[in-house]
Amino acid sequence: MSEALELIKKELGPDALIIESRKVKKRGITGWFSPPQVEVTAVLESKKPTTIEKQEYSYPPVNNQSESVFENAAKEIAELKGMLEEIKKEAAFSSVVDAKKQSLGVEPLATVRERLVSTGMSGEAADIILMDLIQHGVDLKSAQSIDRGIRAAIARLIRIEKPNFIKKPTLIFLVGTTGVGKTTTVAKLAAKYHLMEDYKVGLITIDTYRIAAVEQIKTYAEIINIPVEVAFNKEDYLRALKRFEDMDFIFVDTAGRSQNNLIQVGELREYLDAKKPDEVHLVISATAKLEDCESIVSAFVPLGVTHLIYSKADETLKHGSLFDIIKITDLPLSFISTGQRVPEDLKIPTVENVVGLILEG
Ligand SMILES: Nc1nc2c(ncn2[C@@H]2O[C@H](COP(=O)(O)OP(=O)(O)OP(=O)(O)O)[C@@H](O)[C@H]2O)c(=O)[nH]1
Ligand SMILES: [Mg+2]
Repeated sequence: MSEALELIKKELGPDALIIESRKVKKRGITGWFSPPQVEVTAVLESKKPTTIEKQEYSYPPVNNQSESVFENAAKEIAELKGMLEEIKKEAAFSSVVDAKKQSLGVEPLATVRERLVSTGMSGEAADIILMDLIQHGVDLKSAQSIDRGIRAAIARLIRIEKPNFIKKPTLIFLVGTTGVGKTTTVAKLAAKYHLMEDYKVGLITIDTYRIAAVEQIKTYAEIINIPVEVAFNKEDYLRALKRFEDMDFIFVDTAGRSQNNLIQVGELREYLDAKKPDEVHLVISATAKLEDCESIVSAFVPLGVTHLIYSKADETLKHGSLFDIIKITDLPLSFISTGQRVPEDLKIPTVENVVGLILEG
């Protein structure tokens, strides 16, 4: 600096005014290795600016060895610069994503999908809901409208329908895999329609494989005070139907069938063909795994299933798979069984109930 001032004084005279002084580096890669320089800007009274550059140190002596050191260092610096560029790009990308999120004011749709899948429904089922949401022009800029949109979409995509009193007698079968709650649900339905709604109800069981099964339904019929018939074959079944001609509802309890044993499932068909029921309700347990639900549905639906009963809803916390079951079958849901108590633990759901159950459990 003192040398620079010396030069200014020499060139511009003692009245020169210093208006700026700063440390500068030589441009380019070579600048990284050069000693710092001082740039001083001074003016005369004529206000004509003059720039004087003064190099404080000369370059170190150049020889072969220092040249290769220089090249290596230059390479490393180039690499570092490349890395820096990458980091900058990444930072720029994530800030674009952040800005996008902020401008939308909501989580991206992928997060909404994750949220749906976390209820226990499949990714495909979540996509059906998201597609419906988009098709209905839901405002994706507001978390609240997405939330409302999801509820509305599910409500549009499911159906609720309780058994219809079609004619006298209305014949209703309950079918499903073993232990899902068919007999208990038959008893609940009988109690509901007979004790609470004063319909004339008769029960038929075609589950004669286990003595306990026959005793179980007879006990329920006794408590509810309604008649029950046990059918060991098609002829018994037709006779029982004749006896119950004057009933409003006839509920038929069937033996549990494994979805993997199509011969067993087929045995049911004999009865269904002998006298076609008005409705066939497939009982599916909330504890069934999603992949099993698919095989259950494909084994039973060809029997002419008209409704779904979702049982043992009290035994799990997640009910997203209920949406899958409804979508795979495209059938209405008639009842939800929420426990062992007859008849209290049978719910006739509303659409809102089911939407809440699927989303919140
Ligand atoms: N937690 C719970 N248990 C239930 C429910 N429904 C039935 N159960 C119980 O599940 C067990 C089996 O019920 P059942 O009605 O005999 O089932 P099922 O489908 O007739 O069985 P199978 O005739 O053997 O195929 C019994 O202990 C019932 O009390 C329910 O909604 N929740
Ligand atoms: Mg049973």
